[in-house]
Amino acid sequence: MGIDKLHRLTNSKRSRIILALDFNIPRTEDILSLVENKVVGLKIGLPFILSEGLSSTKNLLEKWSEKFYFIADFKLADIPEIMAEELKLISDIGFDAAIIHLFQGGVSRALTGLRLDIIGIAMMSHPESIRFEPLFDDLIAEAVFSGAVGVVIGASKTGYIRRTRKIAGRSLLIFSPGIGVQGAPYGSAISAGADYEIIGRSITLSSNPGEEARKAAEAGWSNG
Ligand code: BMP
Repeated sequence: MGIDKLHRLTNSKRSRIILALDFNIPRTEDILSLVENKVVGLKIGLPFILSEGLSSTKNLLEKWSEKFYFIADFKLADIPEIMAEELKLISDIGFDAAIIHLFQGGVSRALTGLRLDIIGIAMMSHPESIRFEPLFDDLIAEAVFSGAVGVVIGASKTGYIRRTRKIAGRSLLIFSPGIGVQGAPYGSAISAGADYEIIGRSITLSSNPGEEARKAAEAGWSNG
């Protein structure tokens, strides 16, 4: 499965940084060449695919598949039969993993026979994401029960990163966005117990993306 690829890239690049590609990205391939040695994964969001198109996204995945762990971030939430079809199509495009919601339940039924890693959303980074709070332990239980490889927990919510380690041990990887532009410093989520930091605009919109990725990777690695 793709998770071995993620571990291999993590060790060889000595980095725990996933780059988020969303929008306004000038010269994507130039940026990828600059950050290639310091970024282990690419998280591709809907704005990217809707503006770049499916076929150029597919080409990007094909060309860079050895270099990065590819995560589709469409934040899916549907009945299991539809979700299963969505995930199969995502897998066919060439993604290694997909981010989905957990609150709708039935996730394990959507994953039967699937060759794609699943990352569930347990706590978002923005301050208004308060409705996750009362559900948090249940969402972690759903992630474990369904066989997800990991969960998304915002870097601004370090208490929930620690709580996940307490209730799920190391059975889930923790992917943490909200670093840089959204306010959390590089390395801070990993210090709190996260496995990967997801960073977008601080790198993609920087005048020196390579240097920014290097700083983020070093902060994450030395805090890990
Ligand atoms: P940026 O570093 O530019 O703020 O990007 C963060 C990325 O992480 C975006 O792709 C966003 O969709 C995603 N994200 C987030 O910021 N908070 C969450 O709770 C969940 C996310 O997927």
